[in-house]
Amino acid sequence: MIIRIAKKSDIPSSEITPEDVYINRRKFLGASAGIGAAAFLGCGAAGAESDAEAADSQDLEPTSWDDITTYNNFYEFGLDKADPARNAHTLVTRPWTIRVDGLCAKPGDYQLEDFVKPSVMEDRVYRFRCVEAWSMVIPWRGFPLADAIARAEPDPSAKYVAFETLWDPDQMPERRWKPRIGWPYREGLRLDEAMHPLALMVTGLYGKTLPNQNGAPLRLIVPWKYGFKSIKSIVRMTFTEDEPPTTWATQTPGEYGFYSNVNPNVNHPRWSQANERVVDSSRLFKRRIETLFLNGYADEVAHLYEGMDLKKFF
Ligand SMILES: Nc1nc2c(c(=O)[nH]1)N[C@H]1C(S)=C(S)[C@@H](COP(=O)(O)O)O[C@H]1N2
Ligand SMILES: [Mo]
Repeated sequence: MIIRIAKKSDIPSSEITPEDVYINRRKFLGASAGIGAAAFLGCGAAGAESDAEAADSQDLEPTSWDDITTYNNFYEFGLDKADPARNAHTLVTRPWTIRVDGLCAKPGDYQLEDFVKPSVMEDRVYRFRCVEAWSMVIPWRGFPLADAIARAEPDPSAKYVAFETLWDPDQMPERRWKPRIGWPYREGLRLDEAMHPLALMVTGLYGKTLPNQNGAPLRLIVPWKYGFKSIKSIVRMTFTEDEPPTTWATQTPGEYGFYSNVNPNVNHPRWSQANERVVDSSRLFKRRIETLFLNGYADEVAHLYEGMDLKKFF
C-alpha cells in the first residue's frame, strides 16, 4: 500500500482568513482557473482515472458557502442533493438536548449550551470526502470530540462511542425511507479514533452558526473517514463495549464498513475510490483529483490502524 505523506492537514485558528477574504481570493482564483479550463478544452473532463490531477494535501482552498450549503446529504430531509437546503428549515434546533449514556461515570441529559464549551471553539479547514467520490474543503467551527468524551468519563470497559441523529417525522419529511434506512441515523467510532484531536464536534461553518442542512445544531466531523461517518444533528452519545451498529454498514454491509477510512486502494464494489470530483459549481468543467490515503491525514492517524488489514476492515 502506498502511503502518501500529508504535509499539513489543518490550519490553526490564527491563520484562518475571514469569510470576505476567502470570497475575494476565490473570485480571483475562479477567474484564472476558468482561463485554464478553456485552454484545456478537449482534454476530457470527468471520467478516466488517469485524467485525475495529483492531489496536494496542502491545497485547502475552501469550497464556497453556497456549494457547502446547497449540495448536501441529509436523507431525513430528502434524497436529492438540493433537498436538505430546501427542507431542513423545519428542523427545530432550540432547545436541544444531548443524551450521554452507556458505560460512563457522567451520564445525563445535557442542554446544548452545557454540552458546547465556547472557550474551546476552533476553526479548522478540512478536506471532506464523500463515499460517492466527490469532495469539498470546508472551514468548520467546533471543538475536539475528545473534550466531550473526557467530560463524560467513560469506563475502562468502554471501547466504542455511538451517536444518534434526531428522528422526528414531524420535522423530517423523508418518511418513505424510514423502513429502508431504519432511522434514527446511527454512527460510531472506536474510542481511540474518537479521542484523536482531528475529530471534531461541529457547531459552525465559515465562522457562522451551522445551517440546518449541514447538521445543526451539533454534528460530528471525522476528516479521514468517508462523509457518512460524520453524523448530523446529534441527540445521543453512548459508550459501549462492543462495536455499535451503524446505519450504512447495517443496511448494505458488503458496500459500507464500520471503519470507512478514505482509501484509494479499496474500491467500493460499484465504483472506484481512486479519485474524486471536486465540488465547485463556479467551474464550467468538472475537476477530478486523486484521492489520498486517509484523505491526506495519514501522518496524523495511520498509527490507529497499524497491523490491521484495511481491505478486511474497510
Ligand atoms: N443524520 C444524517 N447524517 C448524515 C447523513 C444523513 O443522511 N443523515 N449523510 C452523511 C453523508 S453521506 C455525508 S457525505 C455528509 C454530508 O454532509 P454535508 O451535507 O454537510 O456536506 O453527512 C453525513 N451525515
Ligand atoms: Mo456521503
